Amino acid sequence: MGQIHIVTSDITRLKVDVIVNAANTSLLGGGGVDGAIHRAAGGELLVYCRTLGGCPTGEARLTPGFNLPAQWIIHTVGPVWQDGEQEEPVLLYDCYQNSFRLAAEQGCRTIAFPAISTGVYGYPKREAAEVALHVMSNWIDGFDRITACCFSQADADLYHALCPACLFDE
Ligand code: AR6
Repeated sequence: MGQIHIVTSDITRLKVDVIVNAANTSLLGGGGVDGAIHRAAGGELLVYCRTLGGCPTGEARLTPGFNLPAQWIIHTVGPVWQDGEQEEPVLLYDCYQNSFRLAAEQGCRTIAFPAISTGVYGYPKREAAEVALHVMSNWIDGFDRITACCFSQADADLYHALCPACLFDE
């Protein structure tokens, strides 16, 4: 049985089997973590993504990691937050669930997630972290290490407050 680790880092630096990208439906790059992943992985990633034909919200697609330390990237598309009544929680749940499923099919044992939808897409951070931690705890048995990769200390503190049993990597 693995464990959930909360880290504060740029996700592109993590040496794990797979990192998850908070992409958009085109899968052709953007800002935020998506932009950082495309820059760090290199231009071959965009060439590969062009062959995928996009990805609907809540689903996930696998690509190689190219120049990243991670072997694979799973690109998932989070919901744009509107008012919470437009199936945002179900769609965010699906992002985590489908990403884990794809990673498990690929034989991955270590996986790192950013806080999907909580940047440009405006999902409230606490509610998003609750969904993330709920799905992560369901998959603990299937992985050696699940990393919640936060981009700020405040985000990491929020995750830790919601999951005191999670390991907090300083
Ligand atoms: N490493 C880890 N986390 C990061 C990094 C990074 N390098 N950079 C940002 N974050 P966002 P979204 C955090 O906006 O809300 C893109 O343009 C950030 O602080 O990247 O799902 C896509 O193409 C926040 O907590 O993704 C889409 O159009 C989290 O990652 C759209 O943004 C998610 O923020 C997706 O929006």
